[in-house]
Amino acid sequence: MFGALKKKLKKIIPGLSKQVEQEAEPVKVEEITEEIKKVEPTLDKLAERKKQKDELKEKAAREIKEVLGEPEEKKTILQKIKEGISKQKEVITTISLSEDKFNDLFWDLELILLENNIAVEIIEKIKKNLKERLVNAKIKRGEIEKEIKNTLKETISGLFSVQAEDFINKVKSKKPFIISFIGVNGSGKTTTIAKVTHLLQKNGLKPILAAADTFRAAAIDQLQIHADKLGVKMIRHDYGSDAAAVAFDAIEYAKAHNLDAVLIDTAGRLHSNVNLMDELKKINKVAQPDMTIFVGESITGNDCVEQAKEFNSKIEIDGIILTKADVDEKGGAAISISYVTGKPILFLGMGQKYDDLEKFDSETLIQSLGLD
Ligand SMILES: Nc1nc2c(ncn2[C@@H]2O[C@H](COP(=O)(O)OP(=O)(O)OP(=O)(O)O)[C@@H](O)[C@H]2O)c(=O)[nH]1
Ligand SMILES: [Mg+2]
Repeated sequence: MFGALKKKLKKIIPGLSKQVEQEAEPVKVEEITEEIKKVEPTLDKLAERKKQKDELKEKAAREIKEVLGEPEEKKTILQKIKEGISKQKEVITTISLSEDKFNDLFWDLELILLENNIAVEIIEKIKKNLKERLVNAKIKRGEIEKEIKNTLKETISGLFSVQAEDFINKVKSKKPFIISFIGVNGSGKTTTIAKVTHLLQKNGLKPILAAADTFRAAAIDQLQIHADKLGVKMIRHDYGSDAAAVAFDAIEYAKAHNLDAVLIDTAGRLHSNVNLMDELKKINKVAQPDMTIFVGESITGNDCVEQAKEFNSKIEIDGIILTKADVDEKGGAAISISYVTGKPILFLGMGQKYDDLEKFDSETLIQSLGLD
């Protein structure tokens, strides 16, 4: 993930920092002079004390010299303090950038973020935060790159304030734990259900599958193949039959057989399809899922984010699984989707094998942006 974005950021940030440095105006050093003025009385006192000490030292030195020879030249405390201050003077030479110049310079970064599918509201947030740090603010020369990287990191990190509870613990909290998987056509719902089944099994839990996609030809058989491979029970009705009834039967079966979880596979649909959205509402009304998971394709970027938002406005979702993250070089959806929907990303689909389901971790995501 982030191959493309990481490469672009790595290139643009040092360039941008250099430009900021060139364009920025040095801040007047009045304040710094004020600081020095403040410490001057202390320096005078030290100088006075030093004078007294020197006289004593000189006297002692004459005697010591006779015994030990010429002493090494050492810096006096006063010299050290003075040097310290002049160093400080260099370091705190600050610069400031006008808003117009900032807007000009930010444009290239903005384009990169847009090209990599980062949602507009997030780009605005990044811009606002960078502006606060760079425009009319005092910033140390030579620290601009660090400041830009830190601002990006902090802003992105702040996008993940909603954290998911541990998935397995959550599933264990109720029996049977009912999960419905929803999303647009081909987003990876059925494959993800197989992966989640495998994950639950690895954790000693027994799920049952509900083939509630009675709409698409071959959908039931596709899920059956996974169920057979994984050795789990699957409830199926005929194609064209009532999807909610399939979910209902699976839940009844799970209750009767003391199973741990019911995973409901639903047909892919566009949020704009009123009939199919109504059907989904019916499934959820009948099944009363403990968790509704939106399964979206990471590679579709902003479309995926918009879909999640639309689905969430019609049928409240509890979490998101982003599939095909293994082939997403941009990663903008992963950065944006939680913030835009207010729902946590639970897992990333990282391939077509049952084990290719990675627990989502925002820290790992931020690290892989290479902003260190
Ligand atoms: N590379 C990759 N491919 C995936 C991933 N998840 C699913 N796929 C592939 O995406 C395609 C569609 O997956 P399905 O699970 O059938 O998607 P669906 O949402 O159930 O599709 P519909 O039922 O038609 O709406 C299949 O070829 C999967 O193998 C993933 O994480 N990575
Ligand atoms: Mg499917």
